[in-house]
Amino acid sequence: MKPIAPSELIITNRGAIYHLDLLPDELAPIVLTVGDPDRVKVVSKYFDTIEVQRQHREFVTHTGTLGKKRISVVSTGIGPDNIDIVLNELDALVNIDFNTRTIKPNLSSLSILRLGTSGSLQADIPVDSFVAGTHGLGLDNLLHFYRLEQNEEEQELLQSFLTQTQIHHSITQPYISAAAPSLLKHFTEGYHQGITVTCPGFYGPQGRILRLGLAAPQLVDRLTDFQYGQHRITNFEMETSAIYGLSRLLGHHCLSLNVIVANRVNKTFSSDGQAGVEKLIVRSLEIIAGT
Ligand code: R1P
Ligand code: URA
Repeated sequence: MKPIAPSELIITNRGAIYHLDLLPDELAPIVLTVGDPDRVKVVSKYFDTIEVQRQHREFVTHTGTLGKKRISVVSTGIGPDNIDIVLNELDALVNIDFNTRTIKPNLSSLSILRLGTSGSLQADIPVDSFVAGTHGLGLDNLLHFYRLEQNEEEQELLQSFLTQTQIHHSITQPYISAAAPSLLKHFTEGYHQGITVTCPGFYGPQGRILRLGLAAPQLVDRLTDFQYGQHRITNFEMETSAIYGLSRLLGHHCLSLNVIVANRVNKTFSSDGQAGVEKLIVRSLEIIAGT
């Protein structure tokens, strides 16, 4: 097998992957991702041990143990473009041999769980509640640069979404990818479940108007109203579809867990978002430790 060139797989003098600045043995098989670099220490303070602490740009990583499990928490920064970097580099750390620069013959699967903040698209999902994303529906374009294959259920959901919202005529070509059922099944009690939409921005792409007019002023209403069988859109944020799509292609198991900080239907915002984030972390770590 031809080695992957230094321009494509960038390894530092320390032997670390370029953006994350991690060595292969500094990453655990369970990876929690958070958007905010300051949230990494809020998660790792609940670990029993912390053996690795690294930072390069917005990518902060702590690796340690939680009970008998080895676990890493990595910040991604904001948006699907950052997820392209984080997911490809996490995968390289486990599935590419850095000495020979070749793909390992036996591939490993990571469990990747996002612990994020999000906006609710349903009146009955209030601020400070938790959502587990059954699917990531992308209004961003990251997965269009790869060959994402959607299964039959995903294709039907997407087709119904296009028919109901007509979004592909005005803004973007959406895509969809499901969460790992093996992870999703543990997050039922205390978590709403539904489709998480990912947007390539916080303002216009999430229908917020400050000074600029919107190309699709009906966006929020159409997302709120979408229904396909038991499925509805619960929330939106800025990373889930990219994590789900790339995890699917790379063979990792993923799940996005979000605390609601804004409710876009009744126009409320959490009075203590930090407390909500902390509660999401505590509850989710309890479940992860017990599985
Ligand atoms: C926007 O404020 C950011 O918050 C949400 C969005 O996805 C976006 O990254 O998630 P995090 O709190 O995990 O960053
Ligand atoms: N993060 C988002 O992307 N949107 C929200 O409304 C809240 C958090």
